[in-house]
Amino acid sequence: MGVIFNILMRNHPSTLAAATTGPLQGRSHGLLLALFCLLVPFLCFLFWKQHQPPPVASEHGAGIDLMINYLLAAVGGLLLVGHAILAWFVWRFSRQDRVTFRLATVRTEWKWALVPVVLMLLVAEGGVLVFGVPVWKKFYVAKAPANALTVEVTGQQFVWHFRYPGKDGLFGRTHVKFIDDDNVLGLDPTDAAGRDDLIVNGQLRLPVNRPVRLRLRSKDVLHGFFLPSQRVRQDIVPGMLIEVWFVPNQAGQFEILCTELCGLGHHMMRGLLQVMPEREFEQWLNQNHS
Ligand SMILES: [Cu+2]
Repeated sequence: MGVIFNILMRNHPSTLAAATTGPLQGRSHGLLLALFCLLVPFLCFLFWKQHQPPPVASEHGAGIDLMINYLLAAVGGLLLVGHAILAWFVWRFSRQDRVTFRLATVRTEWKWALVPVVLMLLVAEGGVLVFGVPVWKKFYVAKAPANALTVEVTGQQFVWHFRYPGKDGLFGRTHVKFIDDDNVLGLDPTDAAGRDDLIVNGQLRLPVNRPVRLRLRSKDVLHGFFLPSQRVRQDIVPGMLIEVWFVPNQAGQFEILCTELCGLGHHMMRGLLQVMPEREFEQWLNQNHS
């Protein structure tokens, strides 16, 4: 590879131009280019500062933030070190008025290829094992506790429907043939279990500090259910019933978003998550159950 590079660069216009450029001009160009190299990580840092997620409001959320921050610090550090080395090389060798090239030995090339690979593996996989796996286990592998509240979430272009089971704790059967303007989820009118189901559009009310199991389904296309404050995000696939669970640990009002480009009105597919004290939640539920 070094040989090919050497042959290519020998007749490259930039090489010929560099050979005829004065040392002073070369030095100022080199300094400018080196400063530009340092500007890149600085702009990345500014972008990161301006795009912080909302404060965490769920139990497992801190673990997700730790993983993301570790990855950002690791790749940000590598970006900074890489660009600093590049800037130093550009500045240091811009003082030469001739382009020189030295072929590396095969052994050196192997060394410089393997060391970064091993280092990157340690940084990336080590971080995933130490920070990522415990959160993954807690959020995806572990089952929701028995006292979890179950709510069904249905994505539809471009609204969210939330269904709570009635006092019997059972969701009524649904079928596509029953869907109409008054029966948006297609509840089977012959199923007694569905008579006390409560359906709310656009607003998800949850009790604070109690585990919540969400059953996610779609009525039409792919949607992405996203609760930024809870650090919960799950794609919804038509024909599949997907479950996620988490524990909201802060009362308040938060945003619900769709993160899948699901059609022209995708940007309008938003909702409101209200996390409230348990007693207030039970009161609301009792008042609204039919
Ligand atoms: Cu959507």
